[in-house]
Amino acid sequence: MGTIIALLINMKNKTLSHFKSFFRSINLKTLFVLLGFVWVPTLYNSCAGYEANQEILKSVDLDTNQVNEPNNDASDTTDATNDQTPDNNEFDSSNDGWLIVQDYNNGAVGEKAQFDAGGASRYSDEVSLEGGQSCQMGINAGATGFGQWGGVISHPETLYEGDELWFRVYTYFPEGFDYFSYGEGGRLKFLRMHVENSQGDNRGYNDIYIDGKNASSAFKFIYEGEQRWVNLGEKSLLPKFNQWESYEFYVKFHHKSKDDGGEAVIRFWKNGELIKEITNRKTLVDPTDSSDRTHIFTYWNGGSPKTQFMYIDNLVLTSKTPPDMDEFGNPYVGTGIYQQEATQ
Ligand SMILES: [Ca+2]
Repeated sequence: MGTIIALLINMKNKTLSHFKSFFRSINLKTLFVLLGFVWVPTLYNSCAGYEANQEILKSVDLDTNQVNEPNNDASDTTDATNDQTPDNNEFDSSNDGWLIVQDYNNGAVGEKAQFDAGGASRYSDEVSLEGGQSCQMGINAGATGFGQWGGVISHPETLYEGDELWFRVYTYFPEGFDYFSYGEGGRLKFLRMHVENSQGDNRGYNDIYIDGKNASSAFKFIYEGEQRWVNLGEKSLLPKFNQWESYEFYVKFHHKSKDDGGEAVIRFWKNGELIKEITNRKTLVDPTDSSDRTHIFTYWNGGSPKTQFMYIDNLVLTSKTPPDMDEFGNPYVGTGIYQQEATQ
C-alpha cells in the first residue's frame, strides 16, 4: 500500500500534465477499477493485523513528525517529574488492590508492547521519559484503529462498587501530531474505564476525551451509562508537542454521585495539577456493575486525519491507594516515576 501511494505521488509530481490528460480521457469503468485498486488494500490494512500495519507505518516520512531528533535528555523532563523516585512498596498495603506499572524498558524495540488490542503499539527507543525506551502508538490515515491504535489492559481483579482506580500515563506528541477527531462526535477517545453489569453486558465507559478542535475546553468527561458531558480544562491545557506530560484519571465506582448521597467521584490531573473534581456524576449504572478493563485510545472517532505516531511512558494503573497526595490531600499517582520490575 505504501508503495502504491508512493507511486501515485511520484506519478502526480513527475507527470502531472500527463495525469490530467489521462483523467480527462478516462472512462467511468476504468475509474472504478482504479478506485477499487486503491480502496481494497486500504480496507485490508485497516482490518489486517500487526504485520500489515507495520509496513504502512514504516513508509511514513518521520521528518514530518519531527521524531528524527529524539530528545532523551533527562534534564528536559525535570519540570514534569518529581526529583524523588517513589517506591512502589509505598502503595497502600492495607487494601487488597493491585498495581500495574509499564515502563517499556525491557521489551525488544519494534516488538508489540504489553497491551491487548494494541497491534501498532510497540517498544521504541526514539524518545523516552525514563529508562531509554517508551511505547510508540501509531495509526494510519483514515483508520479508526481498533485493534491497532492504543491498547487495553485487563484488570487483574474486577473492581466493584466502592473500589477506586487511578490511571496515570505520560504522553509525548511529536510536533505536527493532530490529536483531534473530525467525525463521529468530533472528540478523541483518550483514557477509558469499562463498566459491565453482572451478566457481562456493556454498561458504557467512564471516559476522558480530548475535546473537539473548536470546543471551549481541552478535555471532556462522560460516563456513557449516564450520557452527560463535563468540560475539563481550558484550551491551553491541550497536549504540547515534543515534551513529556502526565495525565491522570481517577474514578471511584458507585451508582450514585457523591452529591446525591453516593460515593462516585471523578478527578483528572495534568502534570500533577488537579484540573477538575467531579462529584455530581455516577460511575456505575447499578450497584452490581463492575469494571473489568481500562483502555488508552483504541478507537479514533471519524478516523485519524493522518498517519502518525505518538509515545507513552511510565504508565501506572492501580486500585491500591498511591502514596502521594495532591495539594488538596487527594491520593494520586502524580508525576512520580515507578519501576516496572518491582511489581512483577
Ligand atoms: Ca520507559
